Amino acid sequence: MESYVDREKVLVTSALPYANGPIHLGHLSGAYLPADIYVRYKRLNGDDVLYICGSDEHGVPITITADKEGVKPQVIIDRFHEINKKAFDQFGMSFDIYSRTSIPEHHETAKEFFTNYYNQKLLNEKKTFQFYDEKVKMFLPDRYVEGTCPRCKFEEARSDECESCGSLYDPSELLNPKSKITGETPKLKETSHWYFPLGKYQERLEKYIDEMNQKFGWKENVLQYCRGWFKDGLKDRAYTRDLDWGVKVPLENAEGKVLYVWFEAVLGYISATKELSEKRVDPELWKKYWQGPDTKYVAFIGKDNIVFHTIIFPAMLMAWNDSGNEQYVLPQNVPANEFLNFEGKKFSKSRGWGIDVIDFMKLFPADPLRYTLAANLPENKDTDFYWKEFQSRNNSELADILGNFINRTFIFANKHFENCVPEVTKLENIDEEMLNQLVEAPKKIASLLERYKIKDAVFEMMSLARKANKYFNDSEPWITVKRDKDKCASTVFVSLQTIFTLAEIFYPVIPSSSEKLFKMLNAEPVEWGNCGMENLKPGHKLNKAEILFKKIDDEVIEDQKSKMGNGEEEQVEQITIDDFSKVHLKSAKIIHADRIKKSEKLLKLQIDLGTEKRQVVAGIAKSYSPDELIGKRIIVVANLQPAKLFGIESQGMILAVENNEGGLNILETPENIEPGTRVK
Ligand code: B3M
Ligand code: ZN
Repeated sequence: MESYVDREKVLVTSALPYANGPIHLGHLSGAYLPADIYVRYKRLNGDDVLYICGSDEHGVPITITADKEGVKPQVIIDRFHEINKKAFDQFGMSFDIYSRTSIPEHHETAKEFFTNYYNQKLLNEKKTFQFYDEKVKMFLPDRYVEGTCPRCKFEEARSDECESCGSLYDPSELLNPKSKITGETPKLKETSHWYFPLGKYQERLEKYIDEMNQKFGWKENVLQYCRGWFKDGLKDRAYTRDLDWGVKVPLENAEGKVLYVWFEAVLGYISATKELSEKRVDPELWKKYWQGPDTKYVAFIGKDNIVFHTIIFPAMLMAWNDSGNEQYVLPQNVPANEFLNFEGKKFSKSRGWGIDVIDFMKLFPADPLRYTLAANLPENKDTDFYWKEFQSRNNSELADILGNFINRTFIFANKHFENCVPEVTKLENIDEEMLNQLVEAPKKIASLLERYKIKDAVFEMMSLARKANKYFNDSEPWITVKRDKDKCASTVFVSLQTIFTLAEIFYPVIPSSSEKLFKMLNAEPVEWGNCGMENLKPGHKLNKAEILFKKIDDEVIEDQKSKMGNGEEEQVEQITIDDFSKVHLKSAKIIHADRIKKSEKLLKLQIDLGTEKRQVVAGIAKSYSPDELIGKRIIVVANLQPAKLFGIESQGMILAVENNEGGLNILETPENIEPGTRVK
């Protein structure tokens, strides 16, 4: 069978996240998971796919974080590049490369583009007035200044861009500006910058977007943003900044100036592909994609990045192409998503609201999260992540629908057909109908994925699993196994073919479960277009089945919810030294430890406090076995009112700190400290 669309050469990029903090679930839903699902599907479909991403390591977001911590930007980017790379890996992102914009190839590429425009005499050097903070004697670019948006009056607008209404404006238009470094009102001071004449490209950009939309159907949210900018009229954009972190402006007399991060970050996609070329020892590879007229380039992003990918980047590529050099492809589609919120509010690091990917991966496997996020992508409007929904998607859908069908089928094959695909002698209507679904569902899903309707595609995947359960129920193999073994064989045969199809169509969303499933089937994925055929031959031996989806207990979810805080800026009340001295902290030694029946968390400890012995109940059972605690020298709050836990009296509290794995480490004193010594 032919694949549903002609084989394509597809170049896919996901926005390069700033390496100034850990990525959270919202990032995944915006630009990463949808792209990964699309890419995994395209690869199965037999398309020639390259998937590129990496860290964005320049610009003010990085220097702000570095300033806050009092370290060099390099420290920040090295830290978060590694953290995010690992988080993406654990989440199952299938990038061909996760590069970074600090690599030399990137600096060269960015300078090459600037020089090309400069030589074409495209760039205008202009004297401008820029915010300057007298106190720290520096120009304040972009996000170092906050003020009120001149268009929508949003009060936390950046110096040249409003996150709320999406407007871009000249910094001199910002109302009530404040320096983020000192809080002072910055002065406008003269400086000079090169400008990219965006306005010159407006007509061509409008035509380009119109044409792409006609041919390939752009998302309405993306078109709306674009129309907004076109209506305002595109203006010249400063290509350079007064900053010392970034790609140096490749001109003499440009001391202290770097390229504006957005004019180089988008080129990061190209330089990352160059790095991949080197790695694969295939120098032409990057050109094959970026400069191949038959390349289909799709850029996945979140809505805050739309202007840069639909207007600025295409204009840059047009400008380069005008110089007559090798011709770059422009994005064929930019399926930008809206935002994912967390339990009804925006993700916010400072307010402790949300969860980072790296932390989530310590708690749960990737697939239930991938499925939950995919089923609820903010494709047309903002959506929310709720812990409860995560639990029910896992328990009631993955485990009870998909997992259950798989289990039941494997049990029957194992018990009654020697763990092999049965021979079939007759197929009834109900069987034929189910087999027909196996052909139809992948087609429908492919057509949705081709149009970036990923959420709908995920719904169709689970629908097939629902139908499969119904088919199994209606076929009543537990009855036919006794009365009509041939009919039972047909049911198990069809169910196993269904599992094959499910393993394949679910692969883009839950790849590691799907891989396990293929292993259970003792089979390999086939080309997408063939995954609804009868892929398992009668007599084919199956492997041992395993449980794919573990249920998540209420307790576990409640525990996460209790850690959420309230999403308000944490106000820590100051206390006096007298307040503190009310707390009697004392050193102690553990002399005995026991588990507490029916509690996974608590241990009962007997401790030596020097002058007395006490019993303390501590929530450390998940991190320590009773034996390893004996003899440890610890710190306790000695004057805490006694309380009962699980009916057991606790006469104090021991100090512990949460570690990176989410467990607890008790605080220990040196060996030579006598029990009962006051800790101050
Ligand atoms: N780093 C913005 C962001 O992380 C930016 C994207 C660059 S894509 C070339 O939202
Ligand atoms: Zn605004």
